[in-house]
Amino acid sequence: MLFRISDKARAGFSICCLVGLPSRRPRPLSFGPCVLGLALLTLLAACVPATQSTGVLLEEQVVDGLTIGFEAVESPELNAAQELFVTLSDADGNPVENADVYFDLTMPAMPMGTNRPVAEHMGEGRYRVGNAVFDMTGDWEIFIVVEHAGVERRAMFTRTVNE
Ligand SMILES: [Cu+2]
Repeated sequence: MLFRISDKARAGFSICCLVGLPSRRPRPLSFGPCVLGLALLTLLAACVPATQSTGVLLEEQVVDGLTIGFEAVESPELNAAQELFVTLSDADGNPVENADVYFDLTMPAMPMGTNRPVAEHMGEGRYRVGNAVFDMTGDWEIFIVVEHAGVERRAMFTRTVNE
């Protein structure tokens, strides 16, 4: 499953663009259209950052009956602490609490040093790392390792770090 949370923002932007295109020019000295224009400008200004911000991708994999959700920005920033989220639920859709969860961040193109940030349980089957660091541009493999009830499961997701 793949959701693009940023799609909403993009849709918002297109709607703003449509609204921002007046069907006819407002009369220059009329107060009403002027206020309307200001409102539209404000709307446009509010919408512009949506196209610049990096979208958050939410993906899911089912491994051995355990649904592993991964949530992180589409293009992690180079050499900056990044937030990565994991959501765990069982076959009945119930949150899986108190699992041991860590990430194993590697690059397929070359051997990298060990980079295994450990996630903290936030409650309700949600786990978080706040300080993952991607120290090179390019394609990364993000393994999520989950240990729960004596069983280890892994899921792999990918992200690309741009310059
Ligand atoms: Cu590398």
